[in-house]
Amino acid sequence: MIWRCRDRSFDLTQRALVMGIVNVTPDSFSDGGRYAEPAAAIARCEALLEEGADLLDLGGESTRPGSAPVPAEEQWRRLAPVLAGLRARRPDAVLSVDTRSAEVARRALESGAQVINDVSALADPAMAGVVAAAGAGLVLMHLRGTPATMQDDTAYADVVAEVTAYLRTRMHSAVAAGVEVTAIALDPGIGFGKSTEGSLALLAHTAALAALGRPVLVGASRKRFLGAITGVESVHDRVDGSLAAAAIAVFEGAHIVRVHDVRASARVVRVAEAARAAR
Ligand code: HH2
Repeated sequence: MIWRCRDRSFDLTQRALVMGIVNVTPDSFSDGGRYAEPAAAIARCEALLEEGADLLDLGGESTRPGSAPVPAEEQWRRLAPVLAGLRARRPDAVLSVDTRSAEVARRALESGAQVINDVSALADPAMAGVVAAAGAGLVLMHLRGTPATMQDDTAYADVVAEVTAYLRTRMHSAVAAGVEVTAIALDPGIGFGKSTEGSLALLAHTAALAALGRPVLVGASRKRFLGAITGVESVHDRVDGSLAAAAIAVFEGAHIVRVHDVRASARVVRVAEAARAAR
């Protein structure tokens, strides 16, 4: 299973990737405000690379439940100095940018990002063209509605079948717009318009999404369903639940985990992929 992201190409057959999260925002649900200043964000990125992150996901817009969209100009004002600083300090780092805006994606790719992580799966009609022109990697995630409304209705007849069918369609749209199929990764969108049961079903059935033949990215880190299961209110105390979710995802066939706690996740992922190989 090859994932092509501009000048980088990952063989994900044996080894899963750890994507470290850095939110350059004042209001993200877990790290909001901590890395809003460029110097703090760059230091965090370098720390996550030292901890073993294979790539970093930089976001200038929170997409937590109930959040409002952040204009492209403001996203870019947040991201630009971090991308430029990181490129200068860590030219080898693989950088993903978490945005629903084709304009932000275009500027990020000009600044050397290799991946666009689009939680809206091409809601911006210009997104696929921008990604295709750069030959960048593209993460397509399932989200019902928008972050503002997504938790209003979390009922599905069959969440795994619906999410899989949706992502198959979005993948075909991306390819029709010129994105190489080998550049695409798929993400069930844990917590995005999902109940606790829905998030659990998607985690447990990661293999159903992997059957579409593209790398699967799972982002469960510190999310609310983990708190609901364990009774842990504090987002920062959800590390062990997050590690369990990462292990399950990889054992069930995920190729990339998106996490806040990189060092521990990297170890857990090594064990889960070894167990998967032994199955
Ligand atoms: N989750 C979040 C943001 N972006 N992208 C993908 N592909 N998959 C995810 O599960 C995912 C994502 C939410 O987490 P976080 O970035 O920590 O918070 P916020 O959206 O509040 O910035």
